[in-house]
Amino acid sequence: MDLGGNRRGVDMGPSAFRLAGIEEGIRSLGLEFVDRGDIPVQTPKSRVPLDPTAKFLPEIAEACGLLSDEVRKALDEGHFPLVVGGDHSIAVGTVAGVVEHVHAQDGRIGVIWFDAHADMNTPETTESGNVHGMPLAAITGSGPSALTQLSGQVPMVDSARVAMIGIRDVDRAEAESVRDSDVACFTMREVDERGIRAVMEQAIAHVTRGTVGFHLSFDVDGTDPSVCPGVGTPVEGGLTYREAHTVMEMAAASGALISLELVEINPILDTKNRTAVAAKDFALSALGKTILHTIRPSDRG
Ligand code: DIR
Ligand code: MN
Ligand code: MN
Ligand code: MN
Repeated sequence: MDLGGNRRGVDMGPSAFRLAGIEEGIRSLGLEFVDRGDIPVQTPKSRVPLDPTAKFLPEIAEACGLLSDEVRKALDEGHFPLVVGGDHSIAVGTVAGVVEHVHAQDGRIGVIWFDAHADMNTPETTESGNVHGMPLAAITGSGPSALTQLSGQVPMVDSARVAMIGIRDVDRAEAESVRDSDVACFTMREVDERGIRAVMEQAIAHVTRGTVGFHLSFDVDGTDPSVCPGVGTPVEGGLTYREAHTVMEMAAASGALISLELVEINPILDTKNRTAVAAKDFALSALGKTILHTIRPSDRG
């Protein structure tokens, strides 16, 4: 889907990610791989949005509903969902599916939001009208009901069980929402001052307290643009290639990662598919790949 952002082409992210070799990579870890295919997205009748404060909301909400059902089904069948975008608005569908699955067993989840942006806008605060700036608000219960009510539960996730990492570009009114919420916001300043290991330790502790585990939503623009140049809204000063791997390796080692998504890979803005290749390598670290030894799911219990 590319309806949630300004720059076209991010809907080609999944193709680029497949070409980068995710299937071979996952199989090389000794894991089974099933490609469930693409989620159909309605082509809007006009590229002029009906609602300038939440552009293409009906089409986005519909696609998120379909995605949510796929994610829930995958989890119900005992699989680990790896969702690839697409712009970040798809996270509402991914998280709705995880929440439906977990809620059926009376559990709650936490969320780690890896991003340059906070994605906590609502139609009232947005400066762009782009829904990819709103998914975390929707997940934590604020914003259009077409998004907030996608799973049976509002909010889908308690904001006190959400940690953001890599943040360095937040709109003025959006910043107020972040400050007023219980979200743990680890900006780039925390990463610079304390190091990614300390930040991740605290983030994992935060999102696993009283939950059955956490979803990791990885916007590739959280890394530095020199690492992932193929993104629609690049912001200087992001996580390095190695820091991003540390995030993923620590997520894997926690044993509490329930689901993973990688979003905002835009092959049109990329150089020789390196953003998709980097995203694929990050995904493999989150699935247990290490330099000398592979942590198999059975080792994690
Ligand atoms: C901006 C940019 N805060 C907005 N958001 C982006 O449009 O709401 N999110 N790029 O990933
Ligand atoms: Mn549903
Ligand atoms: Mn984002
Ligand atoms: Mn972003």
